[in-house]
Amino acid sequence: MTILVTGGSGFIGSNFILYWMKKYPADEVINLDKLTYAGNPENLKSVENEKNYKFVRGDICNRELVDKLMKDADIVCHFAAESHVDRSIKKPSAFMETNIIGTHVLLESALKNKVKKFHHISTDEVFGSLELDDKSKFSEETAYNPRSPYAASKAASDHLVRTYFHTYGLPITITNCSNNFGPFQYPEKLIPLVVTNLLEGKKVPVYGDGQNIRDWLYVEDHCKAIDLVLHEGQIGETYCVGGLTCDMSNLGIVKKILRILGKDESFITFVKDRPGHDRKYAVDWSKIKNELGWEPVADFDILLEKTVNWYQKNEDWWKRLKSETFQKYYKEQYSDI
Ligand code: NAD
Ligand code: TDX
Repeated sequence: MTILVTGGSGFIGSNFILYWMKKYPADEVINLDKLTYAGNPENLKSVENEKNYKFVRGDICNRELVDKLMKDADIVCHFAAESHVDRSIKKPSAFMETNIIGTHVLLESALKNKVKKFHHISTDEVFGSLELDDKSKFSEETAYNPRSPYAASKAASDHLVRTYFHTYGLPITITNCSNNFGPFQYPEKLIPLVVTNLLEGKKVPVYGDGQNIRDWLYVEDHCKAIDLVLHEGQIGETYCVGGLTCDMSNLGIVKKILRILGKDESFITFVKDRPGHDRKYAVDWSKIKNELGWEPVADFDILLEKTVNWYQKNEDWWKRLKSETFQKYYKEQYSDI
């Protein structure tokens, strides 16, 4: 079987390719990635010379290229996206291009080439924001209410994917997952930014009052959920995927990382809040548990420490990423520290 993975050189995509090639060594994997600032071929160094792995540098908006690759694909696993909320606030256009137009190009081509399955990776951010004291959770029934350009572009892509099922019968599935963490995450996102800043002896920026809550999932658990949905998910269905953290604030996470690295709280700097900052996410993953038997396997604290250790051991990997271009972004984004 041949699986076409889009965005396979990014954080979750590369973890997924490594997971898939280990578990299904007989499958052919094609990775279509534009290698934006977030795409990094180094993540896949361990498989780049394997006969059943093929890397193609290209844009999912390029119809001709997508059509050519789609001809060989049995299934598509679509990760490629602009993924950082802060960048979407500063420059939304690329998010509309890749996340909406790019997804549409893939859908048209998948239909034309009669792929057996099209799996779309999405986010819990499409559901909007909960209040801190709200005990409810996002589920497959929750109405969409995106509040950032990133979330709106992902919401639009989800709608397009469903449209291709209802209107044209394309065999699709969707997962809406909460915040991932683990190896190979670009150091613009909260956990790798905090860890790498501390390893460099720098302060860590916390937006607003630090009380915002996210639902955290280890990236390998996300890969397992996608694997299950690809193999056993019902065509046309959406599955929400989330973690085991219960109301864990950003400040709480930063303090855990400080403890793991033996640093005190003087490294915390409160900075101006993200515009439209979603207050809380919480995901009800009972559908995928009840129907497919998926659940996250391990404890957040253990996995957080494992992740911190990975960044400690892989300094070369993240130091290269925190280069001049990153410093320019950092200065603009965090002008008050
Ligand atoms: P990432 O930013 O680390 O990686 C994105 C990858 O897509 C990069 O390799 C980049 O080069 C590639 N890409 C971007 N534009 C492209 C284009 N036009 N054509 C081809 N390739 C392109 O993102 P991530 O965190 O790995 O997220 C992957 C997917 O999972 C995204 O769809 C995101 O919305 C979704 N998601 C992420 C999280 C999370 O916590 N990171 C949670 C839920 C869902
Ligand atoms: O410097 C920071 N300080 C800070 O307080 C950064 C970068 C973030 N934060 C806060 C904002 C959020 O409340 O930490 C929380 C997590 O921020 P991000 O790591 O930027 O993730 P988030 O905005 O929640 O979105 C992530 O999860 C859902 C991914 O980037 C998305 O791609 C995914 O869909």
